[in-house]
Amino acid sequence: MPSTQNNFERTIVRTAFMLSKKGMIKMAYNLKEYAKKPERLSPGHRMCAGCGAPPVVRAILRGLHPEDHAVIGSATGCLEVCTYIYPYTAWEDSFIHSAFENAGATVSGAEAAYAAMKKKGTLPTDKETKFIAFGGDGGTYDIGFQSLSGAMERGHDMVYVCYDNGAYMNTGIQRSSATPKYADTTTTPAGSVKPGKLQFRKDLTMVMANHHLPYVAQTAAIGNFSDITTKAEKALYTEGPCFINCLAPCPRGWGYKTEDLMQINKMAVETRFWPLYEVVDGKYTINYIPKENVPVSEFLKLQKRFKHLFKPGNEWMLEDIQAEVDKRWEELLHLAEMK
Ligand SMILES: Cc1ncc(C[n+]2csc(CCOP(=O)(O)OP(=O)(O)O)c2C)c(N)n1
Ligand code: SF4
Ligand SMILES: [Mg+2]
Repeated sequence: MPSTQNNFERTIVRTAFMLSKKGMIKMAYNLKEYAKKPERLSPGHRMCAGCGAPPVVRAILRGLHPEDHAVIGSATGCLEVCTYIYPYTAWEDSFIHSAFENAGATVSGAEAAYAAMKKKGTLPTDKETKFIAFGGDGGTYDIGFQSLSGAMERGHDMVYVCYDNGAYMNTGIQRSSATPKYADTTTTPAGSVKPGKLQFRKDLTMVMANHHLPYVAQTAAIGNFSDITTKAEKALYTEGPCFINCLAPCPRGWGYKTEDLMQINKMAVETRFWPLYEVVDGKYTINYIPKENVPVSEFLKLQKRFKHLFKPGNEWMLEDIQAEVDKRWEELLHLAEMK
């Protein structure tokens, strides 16, 4: 796919081809068709206004073909707590509330059970069921990492989707290994003693790419949503274990106004803080190359958790973050054989 030059924000119809174990699959993204697809995460869930997670989940679920059923599991976290308050559910598909640390194992178990029942003849074999695990960054980068890594290594036919809001939001904004350096969180308060979190964020997408999976992608809900939905469809209809990492800003933890969600998503990508790329059978493709070199400060200045970086005398923190963003972008260019 000649994707490096794509400007998905202007592209309404996009066609993608990919090779799976089942052969060549043709996929099309069409905004009008996308809008007509039934909602599989219904309105009325209780996530905060301006939360980045619901658009991510809806876009991922729109990657499902309407005739297919899904078994979805979510690790404990904001998404699970706010969408599944017994006896209510916002999920149109089958839903399992998994513990915080084992969404990968839970969903891989469901996938294995369906396969066994189909073999025994207790489930019809002509119906397609897809298996999706959702986890926050805490539940994925940290506490659920062994469970995710194990499920992927065992080769289950499932998709693990991390919605990354960069902290343990549901329990009060504690830092995780996905939290960016210098972010002000409740466990890394920025003040006269420390300048916020002291470490750079773990690059989980790269870690998962090194599991040598058939499909790994990093995406965000921006523009006309073609990037995220196309990647979801690819992951869902590629046989084997697939992983998608989605940026999911949080107005409470990041400190932005409800209406700024889309701008924040956009600036994360434009500044190369959150590059859009995919790895298909080991081949890296960057899906969007920003036209201009926008400094990362344009993304950071929109968020209260970084407000101390803009105080006189703290320019070194901005320089430190910019250097890391540049370094990781260069590495990605090399992996995509663009340098
Ligand atoms: C074993 C265990 N430890 C701690 C908790 C408490 N807990 C519930 S949700 C959560 C934070 C989840 O963070 P993340 O996965 O990033 O999802 P978010 O809330 O940010 O969406 C924590 C610490 C728990 N449920 N189980
Ligand atoms: S606290 Fe943050 S992640 Fe949780 S529902 Fe609210 S905006 Fe979303
Ligand atoms: Mg989180």
